[in-house]
Amino acid sequence: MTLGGVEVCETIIAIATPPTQAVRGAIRLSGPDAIDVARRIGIVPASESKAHRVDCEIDLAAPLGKIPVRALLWPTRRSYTGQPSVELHTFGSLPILQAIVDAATSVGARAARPGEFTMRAFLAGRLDLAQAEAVLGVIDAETRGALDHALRQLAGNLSKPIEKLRGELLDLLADVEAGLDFVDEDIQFIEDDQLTSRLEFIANAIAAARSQLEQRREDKSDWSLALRGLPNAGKSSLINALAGREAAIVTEIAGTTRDVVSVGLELDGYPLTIADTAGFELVEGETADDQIMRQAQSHAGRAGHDADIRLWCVDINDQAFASHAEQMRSMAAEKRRSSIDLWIATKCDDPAIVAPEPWLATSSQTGRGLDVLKRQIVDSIEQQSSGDSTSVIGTAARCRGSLLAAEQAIESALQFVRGGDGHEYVSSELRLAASNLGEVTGAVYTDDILDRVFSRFCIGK
Ligand SMILES: Nc1nc2c(ncn2[C@@H]2O[C@H](COP(=O)(O)OP(=O)(O)OP(=O)(O)O)[C@@H](O)[C@H]2O)c(=O)[nH]1
Ligand SMILES: [Mg+2]
Repeated sequence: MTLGGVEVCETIIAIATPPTQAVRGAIRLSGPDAIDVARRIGIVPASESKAHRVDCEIDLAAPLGKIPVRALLWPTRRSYTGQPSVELHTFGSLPILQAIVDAATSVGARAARPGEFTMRAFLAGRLDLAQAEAVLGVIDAETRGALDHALRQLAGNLSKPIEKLRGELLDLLADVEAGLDFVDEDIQFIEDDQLTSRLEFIANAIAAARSQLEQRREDKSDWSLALRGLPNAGKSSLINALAGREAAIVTEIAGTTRDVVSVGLELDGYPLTIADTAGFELVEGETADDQIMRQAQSHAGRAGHDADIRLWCVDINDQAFASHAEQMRSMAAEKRRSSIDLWIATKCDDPAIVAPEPWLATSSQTGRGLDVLKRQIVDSIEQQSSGDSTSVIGTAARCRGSLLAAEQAIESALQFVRGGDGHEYVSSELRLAASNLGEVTGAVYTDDILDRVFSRFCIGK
């Protein structure tokens, strides 16, 4: 059985769920004999022509015995890997999953290598190379930024424009090569100035794509922070202290801040926006003031939700510090996204006051702890920006290299055209450029690239 011209005749199997304590576990099988292997371990398919589901029991050696299993069967090529495939779902117990894998390998399946399923999906044309790397990105994305990026890439954000440029380049190549066949008759399919302008257009587009990749890290320049906490926690005082000016109104009246007040700031070269928000309050009444406060709560909630970093503030002098601190921690956990949370004990004017871990003792009045806070903010930013999963960084590096090579090839094609050299030289440069662009999406792939991409996967993906 071949996939994308590559012989893929073995049936592979692996546990597809992470090796952690989970309620459900899954096993994946793919290959020409996937259905047969399933049958040999006791799963009786209901149909040989359609994808379907079977609930059954697998009899494993003692002491495990009969285990209920739900099998999803794709008996034809219409599966993720483009081959007959089976997914087995059962308890998330490693010994059970491993016993099923062992049973299958004893009747003809082979343990999959890392990334082998995704590699087959790629060979089957289900994914292009940038998307395959994005799968890897999704698997190990730890931060929101990395996940967004991996998902965008999966949706073809990178691949589509490059594929389009490659198509234009191939059209151009066809015109140039058609001319080569008629070179004796002096027929030209494309005029030199037209060739030049189309090449320049493509070169510019590639350069733009490359600089877009290069700027990815700087792109994330607008770091957003939000101050959250109970009324009177000292949030507005803190934003003023950080900004070095009276940006927000401060009073001893609880509930002073209503509108979100944003202040732009630069820390260690990172431009950021800090939002001061209304303190948490449960608003139940219907007076005009309640209605304003209810809106203030929803604005505050949104600012907190959208922020990359949230600064949770609790007044250390409050009798109820411990319970307020706990309340903030559980609110943060409840509204948990991949943003970073920092914990700030406010009004620690007295240097003798110690804040319990992980709370940072600060005072807007004396300036205590503000430098440490700024350091924590910068560290968080750096942690998030390097949070691009290695796969995403890997894709970016691989693609930049290919784009640069394509740009250089087009540049030398342009020089051949300008120098009045034969179109043979032009065409060979264009071929090179098209193949470089093809590397980005995997339309052209070499074993070396495949190895580099797929060796970074984990087994079962
Ligand atoms: N001693 C001392 N008082 C502070 C400090 N920070 C704030 N305060 C006082 O605490 C009170 C409330 O401060 P704000 O900054 O308005 O508090 P807030 O969290 O913005 O309050 P809301 O806007 O009502 O949610 C004011 O009287 C401040 O002067 C501090 O570091 N030390
Ligand atoms: Mg305030």
